[in-house]
Amino acid sequence: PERRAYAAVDLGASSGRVVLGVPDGDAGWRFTEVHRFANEVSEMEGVDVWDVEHLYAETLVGLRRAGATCESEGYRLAGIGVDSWGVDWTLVDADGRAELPVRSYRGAPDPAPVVAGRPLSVESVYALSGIPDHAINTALRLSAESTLGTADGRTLLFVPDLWVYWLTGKTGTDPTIASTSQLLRADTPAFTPELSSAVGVSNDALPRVHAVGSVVGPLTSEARSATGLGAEVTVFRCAGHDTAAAFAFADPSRDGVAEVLISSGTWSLVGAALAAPLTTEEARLRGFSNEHGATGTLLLQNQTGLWILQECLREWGSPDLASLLESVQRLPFDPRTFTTSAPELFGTGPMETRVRALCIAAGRALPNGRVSVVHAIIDSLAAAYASGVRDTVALTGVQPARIRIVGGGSRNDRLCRLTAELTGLPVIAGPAEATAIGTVAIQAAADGAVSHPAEVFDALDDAHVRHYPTTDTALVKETPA
Ligand code: LFR
Repeated sequence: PERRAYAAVDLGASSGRVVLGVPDGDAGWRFTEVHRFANEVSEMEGVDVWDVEHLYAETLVGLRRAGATCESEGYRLAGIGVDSWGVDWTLVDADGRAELPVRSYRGAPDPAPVVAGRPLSVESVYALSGIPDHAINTALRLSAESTLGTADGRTLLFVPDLWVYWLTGKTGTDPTIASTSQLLRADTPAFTPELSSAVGVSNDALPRVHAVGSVVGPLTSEARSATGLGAEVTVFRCAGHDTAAAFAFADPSRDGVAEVLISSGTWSLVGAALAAPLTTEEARLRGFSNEHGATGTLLLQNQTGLWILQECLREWGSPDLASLLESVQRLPFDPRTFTTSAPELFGTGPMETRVRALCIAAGRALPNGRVSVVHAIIDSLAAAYASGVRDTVALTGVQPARIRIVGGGSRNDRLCRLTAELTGLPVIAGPAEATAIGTVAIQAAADGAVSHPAEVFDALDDAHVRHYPTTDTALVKETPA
């Protein structure tokens, strides 16, 4: 029988990769990262941008390798799916030209004037969209730029949609990435003129919303010649939002709120998968968004995540992270943590001095050297996770059985251990590559190779997933104030 394989193009804020997922007999699924490339915010004429043309060229290199790997191992590449970070967009004109470069949310302006001028109340926008006001939201930035009052034949595409467009020539979006914009309804996957007109955005410019797992079509002839792939490869619309891809296993209709979910990457997303949006005033005030998941609603608190550590590493000339982490591994938890989502940490620029200043304000003057900075960052991230878990429990009224941490931060042993100790809940950590695995799993389910994306996650072995019991309270002597 034909052995069908799927490729995930997974674009993160600090790196992108092409991952090939192949069914591997009784052993479940095997994942191979066939190509990885760096990504970062760069500055062009004073504007923070992503070099998407470079990222797309690297994507083509990766897809070529995915095809070659399939050929040499006797698989047929049946599908390609794309996921990326949220909120950023481009406009494609009537001739198919994308407005480039894509601006990064890191340069988002102060949204206060837009919010003040909006004819809908803050509460109504939240009730409709499920998304609290946050400077990075597409809606608020489009309004600040006032570039889309009339469509003029242009179509707005989010980053994963732009990839799908370049690969297939088809415009469109999916509920997960579209919901990061604050223009989509929370209760049903549709844009609404109520939300778009409130921020002066033409509803005509918004793309058509297709279901997660729907078929887009074959590669264009350009994409075929650039990758060496054939017309039999199907591009699927997956969960274009990386966070939704990472949580593709969570299906509230099957599991209820059994676990608190944490996606630990450049951002930390903490919350739960729900059957329906929860747009109470308390949820808004605690900073929770109701984004569309691969299925159901993802109720998530958006916290600044490993960005703080990534920017320190960049400033320090990329020293070996493993040995830095090793040197903080056994240090006790220090409850004098700083607020990781402090606005001072949001933008690009020197990070260590910003962290040190926040630590002084928290009564924790850091000694010289990098180790104390890394120690403070990880303790503070863990304290933020614990606070997000408490908020999730308070909002849902459910006492979950465990916490599931996915994403790159699930490899950070101290962070996972501290999260278990500070919350008193066992932590299941992994997979680190949940976004790419989710993007493969959604295709496999759409293609009939599995009955649910969760099957692919459930089959992952101990190399992907580690367990932190709560009995092991070695690091936390005192809890944060
Ligand atoms: C994570 C993520 C978050 C989103 C942030 C900005 O990669 O997608 O979910 O809030 O990036 O888009």
